[in-house]
Amino acid sequence: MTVPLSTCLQTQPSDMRQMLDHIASACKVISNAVARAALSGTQGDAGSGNIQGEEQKKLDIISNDIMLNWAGACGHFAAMASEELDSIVQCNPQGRYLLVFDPLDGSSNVDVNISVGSIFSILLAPEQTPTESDFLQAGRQQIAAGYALYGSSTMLVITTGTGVQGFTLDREIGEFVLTHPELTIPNDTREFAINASNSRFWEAPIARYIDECVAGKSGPRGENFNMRWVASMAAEVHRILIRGGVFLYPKDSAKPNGKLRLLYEANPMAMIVEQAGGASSTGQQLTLDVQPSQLHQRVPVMLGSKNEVARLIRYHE
Ligand code: P6P
Repeated sequence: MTVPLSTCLQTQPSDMRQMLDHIASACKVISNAVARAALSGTQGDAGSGNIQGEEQKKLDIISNDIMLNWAGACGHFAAMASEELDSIVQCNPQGRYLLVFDPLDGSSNVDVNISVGSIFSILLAPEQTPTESDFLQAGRQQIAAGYALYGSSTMLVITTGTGVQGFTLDREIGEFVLTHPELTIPNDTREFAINASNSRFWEAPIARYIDECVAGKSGPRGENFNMRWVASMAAEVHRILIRGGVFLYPKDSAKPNGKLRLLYEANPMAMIVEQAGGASSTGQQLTLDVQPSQLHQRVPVMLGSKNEVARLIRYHE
């Protein structure tokens, strides 16, 4: 039976239903913008940088504007924050929620036709006008999280705290349709994802873990492992949700806090992964327990199949 997103959202309170419906619409528009980039001359660099000091793609800015406008139209967000914006944006003073997002994660892939995604997190807003400090909530306080994946198909994966649901965009009817109900991560895996070009910077626990995986059957794990690296977190997390795996972007001697941003990459993905029966850690603590201190702070990430994350945590003890 074909179940559209709108039907699945009927069990949600009206404000949550409207927020997720508007975010889904934003993701449809971003999907079209990504698919048509080469045809509409919107590939390539924008000639500007973000607060992270990263070169912005034209589509980073286009996707950011789409999310701000389409999600903002639901009227429930008091303020928003984005990877592409230096500071927060005030929205509806009557809004009771905050939205924080990465509008086009992995955008360095967009010009070479490799999957990219949008990642979002919904938090409760304060009674008074939000300030940046109101966004600095631990990941456990998220009330919803999700990502869109613009790949061979466009998918939307969301959680509101009671499991993880996956929807595929049916372009013939313009609806996201439930195709992956109750996504669950296998507890064990023989597949890891890490940018191995950073191996000379790795700390001992990470080097030990990867060396043991690469040693294969004759090594201490007694199994052969496979490696993947897409350089697009949404694609890596999606693969792990479907078939298991572990994704690592650790801190190292070159990146003392890792690379990924806590509020709009690590936290939403950690909520999804935990809701799907997996785990997410910085190596020192569970991702969702980290108390943020800055809007764009970075955090080490190791997430996925819970028995592998548990092993990584043991190696960090
Ligand atoms: P590297 C994309 O820029 C991103 O934030 C994640 O989506 C991805 O997992 C990671 O960085 C890729 O980093 O160092 O391999 O380019």
